[in-house]
Amino acid sequence: MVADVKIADIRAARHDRLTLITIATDEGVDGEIFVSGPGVDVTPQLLGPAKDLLVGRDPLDIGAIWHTFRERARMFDPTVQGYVDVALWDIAGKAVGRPVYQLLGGAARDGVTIYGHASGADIAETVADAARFLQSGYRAVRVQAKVPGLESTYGLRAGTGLTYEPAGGDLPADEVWDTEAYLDFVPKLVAAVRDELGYGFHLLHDAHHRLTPLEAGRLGKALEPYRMFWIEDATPAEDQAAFRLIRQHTVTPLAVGEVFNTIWDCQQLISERLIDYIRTAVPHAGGITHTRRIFDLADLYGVRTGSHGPGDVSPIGIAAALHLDVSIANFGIQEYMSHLEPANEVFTPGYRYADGMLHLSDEPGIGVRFDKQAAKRYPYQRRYLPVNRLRDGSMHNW
Ligand code: GCO
Ligand code: MG
Repeated sequence: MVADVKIADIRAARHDRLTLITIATDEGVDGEIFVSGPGVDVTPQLLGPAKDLLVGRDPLDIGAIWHTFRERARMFDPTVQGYVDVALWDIAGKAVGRPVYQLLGGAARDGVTIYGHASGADIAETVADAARFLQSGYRAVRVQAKVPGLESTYGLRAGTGLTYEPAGGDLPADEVWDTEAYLDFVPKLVAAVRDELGYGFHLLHDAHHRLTPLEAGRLGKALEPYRMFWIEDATPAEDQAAFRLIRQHTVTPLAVGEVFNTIWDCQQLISERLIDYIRTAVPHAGGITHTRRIFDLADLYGVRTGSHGPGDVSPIGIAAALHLDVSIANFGIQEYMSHLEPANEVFTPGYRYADGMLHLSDEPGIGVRFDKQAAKRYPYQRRYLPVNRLRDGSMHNW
């Protein structure tokens, strides 16, 4: 079965707001991954040079292919490398009839503990929403709420399900941001959640890159009595040295990394122990091959993992993260925003929720089935994330 397989083609097809990439082999075993990201179209980049680099190669040569792409990184969207890598692991698992985590060393835990996204228009609504997650067995919940005086705030869910979707219009919408109002409000929100729901679960919050290091220090200090699991993206992630300042002011744990593409983006954060959780996402950070290197580096410094898992990472990308989560030593937690309908009509995810955890099936490869016929009912739709402006119209990180 494994002998002499060659990559025959690489194809891209757009569905809803995602692009499906298929790496086809001459033995009929295909690898699949979805390119996520509102408004992102990698088709031209992929079908040109990527095809040249892949066709005719042994798909199980995953490490060498990763390096071939790395050497030519300037030609590609950096995430293309990650998508190709996940599709190759999918092929590798299918070729030997094993789920990918078994090729990564096997299961190191029973399942993958996830955190859900609670939100609300005010404190009472958010507390009730968090309670709903706890009632359905979640052991970890992120809380975001509308900041009083602002029309909208990052992280608010519309509708009644357990999923929310931050991308909206077909062009980025303007949102108004006010740091002082936010800093005044969040400690009250967190205090109310602990007062009402207690300390028997992990509590998380995402500041979404909006604070300065000193503001982040202030927030971290204010939240210390409530024993947060983490504050995420306290300051813009690219400035690694800024985290030294935050660390000087608070012992609230810090998480960062959902916007990183490589191990070098997190090198200083990890090696100086400036963070507690690294949030790189498998499809965005060089695939399983490269993300595993990041997580191994983190392990050396006592940093645990907390992979990004929003609705704009497809079920294939989430499953790829789960294979890694279940097999590594320093797993911390996995984000799980779940997916908006009609995702369940199009994907059979190959993982199931039980008891606050996701459990992988033993399907070969990544284990997600994708129904191409069903997907045809959902043509591509452009959707962009918003941008932030301060009250005087200045642009600010969203
Ligand atoms: C998270 C993220 C997301 C992103 C989204 C952007 O913590 O899950 O911050 O909500 O904003 O993935 O596309
Ligand atoms: Mg985030």
